[in-house]
Amino acid sequence: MSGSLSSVDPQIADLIRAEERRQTDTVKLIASENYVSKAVLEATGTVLTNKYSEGYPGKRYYEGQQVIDQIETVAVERAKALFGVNHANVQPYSGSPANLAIYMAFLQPGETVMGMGLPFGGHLTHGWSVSATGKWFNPVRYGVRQDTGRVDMDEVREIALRERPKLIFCGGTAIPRTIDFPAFAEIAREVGAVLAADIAHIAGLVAGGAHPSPVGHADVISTTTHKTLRGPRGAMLMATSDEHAAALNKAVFPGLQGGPHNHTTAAIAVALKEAATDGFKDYARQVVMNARALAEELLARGFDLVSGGTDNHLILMDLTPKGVGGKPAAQALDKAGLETNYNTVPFDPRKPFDPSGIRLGTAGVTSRGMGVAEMRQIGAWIDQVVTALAKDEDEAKRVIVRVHAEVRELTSHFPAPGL
Ligand code: DSN
Repeated sequence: MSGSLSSVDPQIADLIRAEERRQTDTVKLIASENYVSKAVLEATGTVLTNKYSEGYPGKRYYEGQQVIDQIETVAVERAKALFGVNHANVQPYSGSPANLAIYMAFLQPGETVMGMGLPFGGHLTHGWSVSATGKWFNPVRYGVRQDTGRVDMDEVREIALRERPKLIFCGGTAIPRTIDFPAFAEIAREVGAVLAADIAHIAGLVAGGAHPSPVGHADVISTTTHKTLRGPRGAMLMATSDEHAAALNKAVFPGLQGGPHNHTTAAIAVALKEAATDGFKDYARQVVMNARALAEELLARGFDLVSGGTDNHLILMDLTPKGVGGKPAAQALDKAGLETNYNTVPFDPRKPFDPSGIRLGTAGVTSRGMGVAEMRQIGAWIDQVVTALAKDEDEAKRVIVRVHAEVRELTSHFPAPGL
């Protein structure tokens, strides 16, 4: 019981080291990923994992909470201060359980939820058919306009007035444009719905002042903590006012979850402290500047970007005009050291497991200190790999080998935080 990981389980230790090397040598362009700091990583791997603490600070179902209560209280207070909310719950295990808690707090099974359809950039838990939220509730959906690739708020209002949802979600996983929280709030008020803003992707941008905040507009805010916010894998629920605090808390525990993951809570607290610094504001701004630079480079190289560009950290590309599917493109880019994910695009005629697009994000590369010049280089590499792939297999193999070597050279100059 006292040996180090490498002596107790060299197999897993080696695999972790291999993943460290892979992350070091790769250009991380997955829009939902990031690198946590050494401090966040350190907090995650602590004895806090040994402790059960069902309940909330001051009201637990296990003894021995002298320290855990303090940690959770610090995390909650930091979340409240950073986002300017009255209530925060830092216990949800991740984004999906956080969103489920919103249903539990406000809806009965069978009642109507309105969210952005998954192929348009929404999330599974916003009422998509294969998710429990689409099976156990009555989902209605909005999307984006085919000509603009953007949400049409008139259409959202029309659907809301017709369907009278009790809960409306705004936000999602593949939205390259600013979310109009005031407009969503007005519609929610008009139909008497609770407005939930899922800011999982943009929480770090909101905290850093690089995206408008839903605070004061949405009744409830859910977010993961590990995307642009650069914390550990976890989630939070927040509310502008105290009105919904009790319902949200009850929904998380005992409604859906047991003991919170205290090592994660501590790491969230550390990440929130980091996100409150001026350095993080610079980071958030740079993430957006980098995404714009990458988008410009890709547009100049003839790529078709959904909505024609980006306002945030995320780019969604339709590869149809390039004659390549999203999946083979993502696989070829991965072999070249450029890590992305294949993604459906709005009105995609192809299947979700073999869609037309890829999704890119700049949170990870910005955490490594890369800037506009590196984005231009990355755009050029993406073009070279995709163009070669469209041409022929041997050409693609040659380009992948060359680009991979160049990627390793570039990444060696930009150490990844925490690694
Ligand atoms: N899987 C996350 C993403 O990649 O956006 C959403 O849950």
